[in-house]
Amino acid sequence: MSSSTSRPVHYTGLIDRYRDRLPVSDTTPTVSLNEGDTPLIQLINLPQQMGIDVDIYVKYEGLNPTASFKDRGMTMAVSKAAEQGAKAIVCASTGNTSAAAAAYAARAGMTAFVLIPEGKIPMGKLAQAIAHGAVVLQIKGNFDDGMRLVKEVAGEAPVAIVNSINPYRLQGQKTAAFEIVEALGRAPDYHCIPVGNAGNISGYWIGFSEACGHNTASCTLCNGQCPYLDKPLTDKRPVMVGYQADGAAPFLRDCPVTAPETLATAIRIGNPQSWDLAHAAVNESGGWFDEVSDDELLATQALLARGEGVFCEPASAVSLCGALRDVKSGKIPAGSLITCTLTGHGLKDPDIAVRGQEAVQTVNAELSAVKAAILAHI
Ligand code: AN7
Repeated sequence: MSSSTSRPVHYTGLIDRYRDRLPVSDTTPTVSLNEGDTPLIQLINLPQQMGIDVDIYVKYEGLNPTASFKDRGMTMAVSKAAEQGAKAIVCASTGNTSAAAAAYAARAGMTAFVLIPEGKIPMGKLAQAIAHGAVVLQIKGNFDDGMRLVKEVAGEAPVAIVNSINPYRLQGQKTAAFEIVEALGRAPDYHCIPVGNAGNISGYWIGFSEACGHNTASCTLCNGQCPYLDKPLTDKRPVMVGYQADGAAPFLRDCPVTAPETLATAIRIGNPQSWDLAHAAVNESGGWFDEVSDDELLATQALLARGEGVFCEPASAVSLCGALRDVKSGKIPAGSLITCTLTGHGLKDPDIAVRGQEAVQTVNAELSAVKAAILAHI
């Protein structure tokens, strides 16, 4: 093989991959679990079954090291915390941020303190935080209460906040947009994404903007330095569409929601911290926010798992759910190239996946019983 291949043989994570586009220096310690470089999978069965004429790809972020997109932001936030000498990190979380914080803290030899809403964290995510040795503080309140407490406690104790109000988080998360543009050789026409605390939609907008050489106000750290300013990857940005669960949809209500409720617990958030950045992404791109019901998002999760072999968690299905509805209504026109972020893996929340399913049959350990059971389905 030629020595001029652009990628190292051993992929070592997004900081190494995009070093010149991130606010790191040669002296920044890299705390990585080889996150990023996730598959962009074209849906082949669903569009055909539904008779819709669009190219839809899903960015399967569930294949990151802790099985969600949070790893992209966490490698940056923890590396910068290490550079600044932090010994401990803290976050509020609906589950995935706590899993990523716990893992990256373990990698860095730091202590992670995670504040989670009591009884509202799926088993997979709780297991991760415990397995990686985080100090888990279950609070008698929701994510928004936890977020407020994290901001308060960071002023009183030596802990670095690694929620997405930490700007390094969005810098890491923007790299998913770079990967999409590289994989497609162009920007998509529409990018559809679930919105909870609104960090990810803001990170993607920074990434798509930098990829085409735009210098956005939201890109505070790379202003004027990003190599894409001179050598854009593409000449356009996608329309950004943010979808929420209808019981936790502050962007649709145009104000915080005090008691958010949805089975998609990852996005059970009423007071998004990146409110202005997310509005800017949608407004500058000519996009919109919309909401889907729990029944709709669960149906889409099942449709994708059964129809394409891709298993995402309930909150992740919100993006595809909204996109398919907007394609059917014509709001997203025929012929469009659409990308949807699938933010987390379905195994994060196994209880939801098996809920109400009668897919498991018990049969006698005899050939006749097994044969009869098989033939009943053919
Ligand atoms: C699977 O873990 O906020 O709009 O504390 O886990 O950037 O908040 C999770 C968010 C979408 C929403 N999908 O992203 C947390 C947390 C999944 C998520 C979102 C989350 P943002």
